[in-house]
Amino acid sequence: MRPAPADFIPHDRAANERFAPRENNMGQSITHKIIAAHMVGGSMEPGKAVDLRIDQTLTQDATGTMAWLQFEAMDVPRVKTDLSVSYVDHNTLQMGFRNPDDHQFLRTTARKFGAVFSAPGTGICHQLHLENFVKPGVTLVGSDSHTPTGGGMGALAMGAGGLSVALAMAGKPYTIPMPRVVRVWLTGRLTGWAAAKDIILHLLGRLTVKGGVGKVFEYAGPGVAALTVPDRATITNMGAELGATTSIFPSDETTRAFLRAQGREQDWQELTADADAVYDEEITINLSELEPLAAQPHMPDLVVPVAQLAGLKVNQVAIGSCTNSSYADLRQVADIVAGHRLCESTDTCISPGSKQVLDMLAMEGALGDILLSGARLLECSCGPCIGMGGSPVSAGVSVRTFNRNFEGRSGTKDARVYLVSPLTAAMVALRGEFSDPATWGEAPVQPSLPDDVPSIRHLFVQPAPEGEDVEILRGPNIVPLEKFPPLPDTLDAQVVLKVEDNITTDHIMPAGAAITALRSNVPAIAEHVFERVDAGFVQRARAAGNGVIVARENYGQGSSREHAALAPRHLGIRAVLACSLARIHRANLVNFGILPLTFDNPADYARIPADAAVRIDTTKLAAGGVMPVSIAGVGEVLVRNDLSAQELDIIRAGGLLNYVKQ
Ligand code: MIC
Ligand code: SF4
Repeated sequence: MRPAPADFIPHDRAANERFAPRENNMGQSITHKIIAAHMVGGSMEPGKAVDLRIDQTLTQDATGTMAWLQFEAMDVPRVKTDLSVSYVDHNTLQMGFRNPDDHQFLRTTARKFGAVFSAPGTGICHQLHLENFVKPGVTLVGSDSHTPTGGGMGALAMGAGGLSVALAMAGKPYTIPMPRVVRVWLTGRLTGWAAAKDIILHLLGRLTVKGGVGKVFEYAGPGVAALTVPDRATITNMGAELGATTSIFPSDETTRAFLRAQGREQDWQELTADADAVYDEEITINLSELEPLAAQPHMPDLVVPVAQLAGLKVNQVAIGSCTNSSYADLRQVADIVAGHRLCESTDTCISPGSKQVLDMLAMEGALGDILLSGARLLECSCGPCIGMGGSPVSAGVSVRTFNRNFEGRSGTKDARVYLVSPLTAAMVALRGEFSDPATWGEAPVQPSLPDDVPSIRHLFVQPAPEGEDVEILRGPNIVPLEKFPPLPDTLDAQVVLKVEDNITTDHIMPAGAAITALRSNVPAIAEHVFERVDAGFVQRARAAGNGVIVARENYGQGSSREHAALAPRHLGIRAVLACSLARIHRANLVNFGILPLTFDNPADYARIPADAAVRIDTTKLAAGGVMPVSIAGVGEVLVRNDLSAQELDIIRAGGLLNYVKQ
């Protein structure tokens, strides 16, 4: 018999945060309300550092082993958040001892330190957190860049490096640059084959992958009500691809109905912006005008109408990921393919976002419809999204409902990945090629969530009672943390790599089954840094002793993986000199003692030779200041930093862990 949801004892939950009436005459956005209610230091002036009390955290296995090692090193006996959940969803392939060693370590650290544990196969962290834990008005920090999925529920949910999350679990505030708030005003309603995914693809096409840096996208307007919570979560999830700090929807009757169906209506509260709320920017989207869209290889912002791709043959279709693996997403796919045979030459796979989704599809017979159409069923996990199995054929075209299509991320270097909605993916799977949506006929009706959905909450493993002795089990894949030295007064270093715009963390620290299994072993994973960009990087970095990376705009966009800072630091990288940096990666550089510097004059980028010797007099570094650095053969170049005094101290100490220990 299925255990009743009541058997699940939630972790110490604080009562819902209630939002105090505003004290001045200025109306507040939802973002400002949540920040004001959680602010414990800093300033709410855009761009200034603001320190936030964090209610909930999530970690996933690929970033989590490091985060929990770091938490352990902080000597804090139990997590101090209202709720911390440790998910295993990325490295679920168990080819050899590495991933299972990590899972065992995570199970025992969760039990010891007071976190809920979600075992491999239960589901994808963001989908599970949406269904079971996140609630309107809370602050959530997760060691995964798609943590903003929780914004679909009206939470202020942000991605961060593992060390920042470990600190939040230790009860310390999480600091962000106070974002500018953009109101995205939705009018009209989706029609025909247009889906929630097309809203965020439309925005990406308009604003690009760096259009959201330093901003929160807050959705409002008459178009919001008709979007379900999973629709909203698709949009906030992929707001990460805009480079946004996060995205957020109001909490309304739709939110309440979702929570009621999940058996946790008590977690609901209404949360909307004041009618006279002031925003930094405004964008309007008329949903009635949207059509099915696709992001083309190899960036999520290279968006075109699906109709323009008609005739393009497709080798693989992958449906799932934290962006589009909800019950409604997959139920619609089932409705489209039911009774048909999918194209035989197209390999189609489906990964449900959670066991709840899988269970519902099975109970309704929709799973049978999917399987008997010829699709493959994968585990409830990230899977093909980071090349954890399910790679496409050589030079293949892969159509995915995912959020990232960076070159090589699928595990096949020359594959061409397109990002689409589940509706479009199902039609592509049927026909084996892109076609014009005008030929697709009547679109399926979006199913609503039943009033009462089956709970899987009994599957979450509860922590041991406080004070109980729990042994942490670590197999040989768990390598102890490295201690880095402080920043020297004079940093003599060499440029070891010069790269262009929009370098992703997948370029820096590739994912995939073989490499991601090394996340708990920094010396081993460091051998793969930049391997898909420049095979000589590791050798040059080692030879240089101290290294500098030079880049153009938006360096480090994409994932939150701190290994994209930690592994280069292991190889001796001490500074990144770029035209601009992505938010989470910049924070990760600071956490591991790497100087994030920007050109005062971006034109200087062109003047730096790719192997120049660099001298930085670090005694001249002042928080938020401009200073000259000497570049051999060029002379002095002015560089800027946007570091707070505390961040500068962290870098001087050799990183956040050293700083905290001090
Ligand atoms: C991703 O989608 O790139 C990942 C894999 O989920 C990463 C986290 C990681 O690298 O472990 C992310 O988005 O932060
Ligand atoms: Fe997992 Fe992909 Fe989502 Fe990252 S983007 S959390 S790899 S499903």
